Amino acid sequence: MIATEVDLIMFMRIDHIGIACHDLEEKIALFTELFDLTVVAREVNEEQGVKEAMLHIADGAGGGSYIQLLEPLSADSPVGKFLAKRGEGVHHVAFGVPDVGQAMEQVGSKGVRLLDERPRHGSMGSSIAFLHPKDVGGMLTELVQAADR
Ligand code: CMX
Ligand code: CO
Repeated sequence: MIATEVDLIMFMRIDHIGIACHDLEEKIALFTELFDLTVVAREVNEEQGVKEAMLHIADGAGGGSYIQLLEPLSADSPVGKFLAKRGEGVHHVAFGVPDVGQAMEQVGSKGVRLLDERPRHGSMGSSIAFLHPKDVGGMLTELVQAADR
């Protein structure tokens, strides 16, 4: 990304709220019916251990905002373990950042544990990284740099 003054901004918007569920198709039907949302992407992300769908809400600074529905690929994946422990519900909050590497550096320098050493592949071509929930008031936090559009 070209260095501009926008690089100094940490969070630009809420990119998505991740919701853990047992049955993706069932929850897609529920959310589209309840809120009249549209599924804009479906993916299997083996690295994250999830099958997911992105439901578009609005467009904002540097990308859109979404609800991300997540079904685990296995019981020992992050979402599988979460479901076993806490049941269905909000799993993480993802914030849109201009540059995920820079955001990791900035927040890492404040002592927050980064769960990823380097950015990973996220939904719709994005680059993502997670912060440990215990260092962010109990909220699993995802940093998202949207794909160039
Ligand atoms: N939100 C808040 N707290 C959470 C949490 C979550 N989603 N998941 C786990 N925790 C808490 C647990 O409750 C537990 O707390 P206690 O010790 O007080 O019971 C603690 O964190 C450790 O949890 P754990 O069940 O032992 O699980 P792990 O430490 O093995 O893993 C975490 C937890 C956050 C490190 C792991 O889930 C992780 O690396 N997550 C990032 C990747 C991810 O979630 N990918 C799926 C989404 C992909 C996407 O969005 O694209
Ligand atoms: Co997410």
